[in-house]
Amino acid sequence: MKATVLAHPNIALVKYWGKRDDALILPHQSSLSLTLSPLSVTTTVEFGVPTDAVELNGHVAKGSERERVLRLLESVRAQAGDKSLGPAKVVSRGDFPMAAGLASSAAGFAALAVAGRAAAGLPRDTKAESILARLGSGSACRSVQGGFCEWQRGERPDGDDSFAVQRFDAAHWPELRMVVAILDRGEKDVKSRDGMKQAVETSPYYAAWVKDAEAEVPRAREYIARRDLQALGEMCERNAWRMHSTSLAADPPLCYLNAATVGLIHHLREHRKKGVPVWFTLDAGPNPVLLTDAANEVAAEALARACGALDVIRCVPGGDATLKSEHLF
Ligand code: 2P0
Repeated sequence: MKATVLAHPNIALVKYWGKRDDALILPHQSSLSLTLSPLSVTTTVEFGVPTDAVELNGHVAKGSERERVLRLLESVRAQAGDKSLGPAKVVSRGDFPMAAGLASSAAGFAALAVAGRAAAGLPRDTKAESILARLGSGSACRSVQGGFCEWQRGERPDGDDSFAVQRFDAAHWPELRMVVAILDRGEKDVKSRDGMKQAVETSPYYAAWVKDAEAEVPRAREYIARRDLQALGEMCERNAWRMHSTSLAADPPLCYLNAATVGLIHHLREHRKKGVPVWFTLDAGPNPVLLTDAANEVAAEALARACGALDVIRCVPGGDATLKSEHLF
């Protein structure tokens, strides 16, 4: 009745941006991401306790945060076909700064889904775990497995075909590096969930975004298969720019970049002209993530620091969400 799981966050190389179903978290388009090590979230779930209790990073979760966790566990009960599992206690801890702009929710809900099923006595099943994680947060469905994962948008209204599959494991491309440049530690004004909704509802470019992103996924897969850093890097930038262009065209406009973000991007282009293989991607916040290889990660970190990075986190391809024998309580 008790299980603990460690999961890593992921960074999308082809972004997920917009839902066709808000309740089931079904996307308009497929996306593809890389799981990031050494960053991780560890979560312990125990059923059969006296009352529901949720503790996230040392604080008692309240309101919608608590509801999202408990709702996911309700789905675990349904999957287990056993309403007698009783109330649940959840304790979750991340080992990276939440302000990094890396969705800690992705690792958190992936760990919760895998731990929840295990605590309910269900066997490991990456499809069921990915669907469950998706109900907590879309990008979480891509953190159940390591390496390069593709979230297939699916067609079904019940979402049973909308989950992530691993295309390549972490060992496929061990020299790949992602360098997170923390330029701003502040909370963003518009959360991803609200931002993507605004883009879907008001951006005149939204339909073009969907068509283009869907077409990039098989290309990204091909570049990863042949470990082509330049082709993947160029695609990553293109896809990030298109996500942000769609959002800039929303009404009211969404601008996640700040002056330091733009400064770093210009600097990075200069570096590339001088032969340093480094590209960027950017989620719904001001902190770019630089894509490079092991031979150039020190140069990428120096570039980020020269552009005012307050902190830099160097990441490598990460592994699957895994069960741990040591519990958090
Ligand atoms: C992604 N992002 O593919 C994209 C790129 C941000 C920009 O997934 O509403 O926390 O919980 O499904 O997954 C962040 O949004 O949103 C995200 P919900 P989520 O990684």
